[in-house]
Amino acid sequence: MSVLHVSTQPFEGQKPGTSGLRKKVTVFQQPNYLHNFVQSIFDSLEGFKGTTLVVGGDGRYYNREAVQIILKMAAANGFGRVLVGRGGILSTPAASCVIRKHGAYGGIVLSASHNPGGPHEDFGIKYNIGNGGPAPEKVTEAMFARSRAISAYHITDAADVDLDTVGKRALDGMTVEVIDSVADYAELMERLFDFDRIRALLASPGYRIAFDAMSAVTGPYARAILEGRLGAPAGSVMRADPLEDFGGGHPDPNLVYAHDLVELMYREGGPEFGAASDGDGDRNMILGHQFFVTPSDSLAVLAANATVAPGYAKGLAGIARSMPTSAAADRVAAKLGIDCYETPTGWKFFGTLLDAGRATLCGEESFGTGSDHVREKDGLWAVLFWLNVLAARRQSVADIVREHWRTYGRNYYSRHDYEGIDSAAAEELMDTLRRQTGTLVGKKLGAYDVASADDFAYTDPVDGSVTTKQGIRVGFSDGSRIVYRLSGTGTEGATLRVYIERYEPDPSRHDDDPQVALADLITIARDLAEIERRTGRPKPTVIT
Ligand code: VG1
Ligand code: CO
Repeated sequence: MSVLHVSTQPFEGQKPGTSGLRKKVTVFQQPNYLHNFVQSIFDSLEGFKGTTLVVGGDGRYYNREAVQIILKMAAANGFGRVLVGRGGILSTPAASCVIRKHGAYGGIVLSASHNPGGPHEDFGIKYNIGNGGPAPEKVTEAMFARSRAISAYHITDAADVDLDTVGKRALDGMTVEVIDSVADYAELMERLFDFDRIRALLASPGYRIAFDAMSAVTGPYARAILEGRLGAPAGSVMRADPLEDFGGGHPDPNLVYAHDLVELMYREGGPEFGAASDGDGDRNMILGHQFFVTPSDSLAVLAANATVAPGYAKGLAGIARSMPTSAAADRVAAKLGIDCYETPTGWKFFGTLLDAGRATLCGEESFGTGSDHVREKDGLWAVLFWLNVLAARRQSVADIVREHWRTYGRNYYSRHDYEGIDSAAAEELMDTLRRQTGTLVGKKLGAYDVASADDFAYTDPVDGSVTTKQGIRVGFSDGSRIVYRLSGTGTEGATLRVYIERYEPDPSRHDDDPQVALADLITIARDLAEIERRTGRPKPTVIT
């Protein structure tokens, strides 16, 4: 065995987006493409010789090949040990958990999350730092800069490592330790939540739950915890076996892509509680019987009820939400007398607040919720948190949410996505809006008075780093809001996201369909940005 120093040339566009580098599998399969990016990661890090790296992914097509390449490059670059999930599998939150628990230097997570998988679909890679969370922007920028100047990478010519049996093996002076993908994570969940109480709830007569793993990474975790440790009947976890192409589906837990689950939950006599998670297990969708919980509301409800869970019995230090997420959580924070932070989109912006002990719960409107237990959003964690709340309150999901609205008011909320539009047209649309922000305040749009308009910029309150151009916000005098931003996770063209929110304090008006309750604002949002004229799209691709 020997280390090879292979000369290479930079590839264009190895720039990490909202959550790592995501490209088509065929792009990653080009000779040296993955190698270049992995070497760019290692070249941007310091002092890792002899330390531990964690490696795992969501099991999508190309996961196994990528793991082998990364192991051989980690050995050649001087890591002392790599912890890798069996079969190369670790959900994103489990990877975060393993990095923290074993004091690793960092980790490489292979996933394109909710994007489809397969030979012609998407693959992704991202680096997480020692706190278990996504690398902050200054680190990802250093990696991108390195990728543009790279001239060689280092790799051992050793044979492939057996990834399918738990245990230690040697790889050219480095130790590869294949670990059970679920064990560390399940043990952490058991410490945070009242498993006895949840077990009792699940054992009550006629109580049924359904969890849709969408043929993605959460299946083994959900089976081990929900069916194994908590006693839910076998079959409660649907689509539980991870597939390289997610069964041809779109592993995105929303009302559109988890339609079988939704159909089951809306059927007469359907389960009391339903949930789904995404490709890499960090997102969650929560459903009650014939009831959908908006992710923004889910964060607010969990925050308001957090102390029922043993891991949060002491209360919350603060709440953080991404800017486009509704202000429902802000109302809970105000009532609890704790701070609420508004950050740019992407979990990497929560890390400093969690590390500093300023926030305990975090959430994003994009079906992401999490806490200081790891440094990623965590789908199954949210499901267990909900089950703990249900077990403590013994009310239906719908009753809990409706009661929440009566107490705090309802933030009607919806996101409209225009996927795969022309990139130049999308940039132009955003630039035009950006120019308008200076002149919008004081204008009337429909029945709404514009009270504020800006391009969101964020100064991290912990480390002072500044991030600009994070979305155009138009605020109205009654607190309603429209936000526009372009996705940073897609791999084809551009995706425009439009986020619409309106606060309704009156409980007699809490039962409307959000699309109806927000209809005027939706029209304003379309007209203001001239979406149809600029993109050719009369309506959104996905509404959540
Ligand atoms: C989307 C979501 C964002 C989330 C990100 C990664 O980003 O909007 O809230 O953090 O995906 O989630 P964007 O830039 O496409 O809007 V995941 O589950 O894809 O890792
Ligand atoms: Co994800």
